[in-house]
Amino acid sequence: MDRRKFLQYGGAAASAALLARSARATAQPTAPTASAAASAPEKPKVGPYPGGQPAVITPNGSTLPWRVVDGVKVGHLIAQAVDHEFAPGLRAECWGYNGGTPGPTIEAVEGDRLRIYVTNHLPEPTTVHWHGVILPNGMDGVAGLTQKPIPVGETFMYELTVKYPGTFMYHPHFDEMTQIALGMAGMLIVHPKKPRGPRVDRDFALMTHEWRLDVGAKRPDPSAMDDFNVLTFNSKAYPGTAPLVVGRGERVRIRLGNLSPMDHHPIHIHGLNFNVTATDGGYVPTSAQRPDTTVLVPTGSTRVIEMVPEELGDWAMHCHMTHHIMTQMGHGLPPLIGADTRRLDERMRRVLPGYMTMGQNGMGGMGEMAMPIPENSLPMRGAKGPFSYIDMGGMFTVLKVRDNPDAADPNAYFEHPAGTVAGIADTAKLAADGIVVPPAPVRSEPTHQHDHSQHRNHGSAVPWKE
Ligand SMILES: [Cu+2]
Repeated sequence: MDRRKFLQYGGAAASAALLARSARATAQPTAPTASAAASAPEKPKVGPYPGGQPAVITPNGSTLPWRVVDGVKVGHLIAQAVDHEFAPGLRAECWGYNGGTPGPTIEAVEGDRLRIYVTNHLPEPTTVHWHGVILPNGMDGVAGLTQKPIPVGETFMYELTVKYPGTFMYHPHFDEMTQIALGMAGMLIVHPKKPRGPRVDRDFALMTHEWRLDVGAKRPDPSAMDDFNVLTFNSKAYPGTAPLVVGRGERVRIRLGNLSPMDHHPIHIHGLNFNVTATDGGYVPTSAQRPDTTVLVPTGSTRVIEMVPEELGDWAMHCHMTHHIMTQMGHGLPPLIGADTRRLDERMRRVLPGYMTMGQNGMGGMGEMAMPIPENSLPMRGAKGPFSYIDMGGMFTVLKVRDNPDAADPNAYFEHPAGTVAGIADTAKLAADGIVVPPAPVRSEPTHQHDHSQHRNHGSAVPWKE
């Protein structure tokens, strides 16, 4: 377990929010003393925000610390290049705030006066736009239109009152294409003075994003327009994404934001249904909420969903665009399903001993193979799971529903009660139920045997570096 996960989910969760804050932004004192009570294990949980609302958890991220000066919440964002790890084995130089991408989650209460200093340590000017916030025009952060861009090395001051509660975002409005593509984005959450609807037990913030990061490249390519190959929650690709650990019967809120350059993300959660309770425009009236299991989060918007999980387990949460649960190597391959590549393989072996084309029977399990892969790259997808390899990567995480979430090990998998896992059908039972299994189709080619030692390549013409 890495330090941040431990801080966020470990037994010492009581002070997690406080410590996670200081972990990233040591330059500033941490503020809301009440956040120590945010995740006290005993029920009823009472959070630091009005009505006992809990503090927002930003998996794999942090929260902006405040210093309160004469009743004004003062914060400091530093726009800068960051050495970012998407998942173990894949890093790049991205741009972000206060050492990370996404930037720290900004958390305030309806009616708060905020003063946010923005220091520009990027190699070009920038601004910060407070997406969705209703504020004086000159604080809106649009370079050229409402302010001068913040020059390199300068610090600008934004001051605004957050008049309305909601789930908002922040991002640059100067060279938007480049700066947002490189990771400059964050959430701005304003808690209501009087909570609407039932109080939630847990509150998470997840920003979806998409990147083009070519194998071997040092930085993502901000000019990419359609072929993104690293898809992320809070700038992490699975298995780099921290799981969301929640309690059975708890009310859980997840605030989804999307500042992807080009795509909308239909986010799907297994094993439960939820209501969309708010957008970046405000609350959805109860009468207009509808149950769903997938919510489309268009780029440039937020969607807040609330749910009460009733089944224990490890539930997949992912973008339902199947290319968004793949990573670098899942893209741009020739279609090979059903192809007879025996002659090709023979010829290839003359120059590349051991060569064997892969993918003729589908691509399942390929991420798992112990093939040599290029330095600083991710296998096409996934990670080792408790039953077999999990064929999903990218914008994928796990919602872990537990009876005692505060004491649960976030890295442990669910222990299924006996007889509740799908498995091979019993012959006697098949017969008793009158199921007749037709003979398997005759294949023109031997079934892919997953002989790892033979694989030098998997269908692409690019030989792997060894
Ligand atoms: Cu997606």
